[in-house]
Amino acid sequence: MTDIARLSRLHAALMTPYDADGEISEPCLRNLIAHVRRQGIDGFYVGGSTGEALLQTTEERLRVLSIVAENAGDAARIGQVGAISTREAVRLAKGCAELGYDAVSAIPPIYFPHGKDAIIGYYSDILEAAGGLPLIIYNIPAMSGVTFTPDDLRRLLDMPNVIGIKQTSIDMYQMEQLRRAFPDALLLNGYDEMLLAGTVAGANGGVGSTYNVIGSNYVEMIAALRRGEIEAAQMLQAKSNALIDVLVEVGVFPGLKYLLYRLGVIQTPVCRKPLATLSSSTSERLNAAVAGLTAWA
Ligand code: MN9
Repeated sequence: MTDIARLSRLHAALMTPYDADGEISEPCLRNLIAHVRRQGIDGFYVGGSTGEALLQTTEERLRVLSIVAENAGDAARIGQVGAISTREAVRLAKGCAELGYDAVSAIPPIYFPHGKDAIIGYYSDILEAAGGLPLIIYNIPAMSGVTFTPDDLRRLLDMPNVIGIKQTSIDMYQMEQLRRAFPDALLLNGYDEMLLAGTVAGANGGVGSTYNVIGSNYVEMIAALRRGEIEAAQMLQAKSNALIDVLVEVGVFPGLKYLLYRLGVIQTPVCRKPLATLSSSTSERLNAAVAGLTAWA
């Protein structure tokens, strides 16, 4: 199977559970991996925004990558290695190669307003360190502050081993334009609330934070779409979005952690500061959602 065929699926943007002291909890991470797989999700996107990777040290990020490598069975694994410094991104890319990841992915270098040539240089250093693994560009202008023009994306996709883009934007015109410009590329839809629209516009897979909790809903939705049952697919998207509306209100990552905690998958709802940690007193609407979720399962 080509890399693109293997990676054209739904990948959970895996969360990182912590213990009460705020250290990475390996037992909870293993539980979460099993929970995600039980829902029919067979791909993991490790160390992204949802994994709180940018709030972790490089050693911690390598540890999470390695726990997933050991516990994900035959699921696909993509390691997000982007960092503010090329040096750290390169260490992480080497780690993914050693751990047998299927691919690496990377946000552009953040904070400093680098020119496009410096950004291309950063990606080529990552490619070199990744020892032949394919690379998926992580396009998330709203959070990275870097906007790639169509020409920038073409330059990136022309680099050997750059196989696609994780496209985190609600602009569906752009998704369609990408598909038209790069008919053979891997295009992973990045906003769960738009997975149905993104797939129709040309994405051949998705990466999502809410797949950690309601993954089976998206599996069913894509299956309905493939069968041509558009109304059923729309209803499933609407069901997800009713929960996402609440999550956006309380904070997506703290909200998802809280749900996993209430479902008994992880031991604490702790997120790393400055992210908030939710408790039952801070989230009445989420408590109502928990009851609904147990009914979904
Ligand atoms: O990786 C996630 N992206 C971000 C995917 O959080 C930036 C999404 O799954 C969102 O969390 C989700 C809610 O907006 O679509």
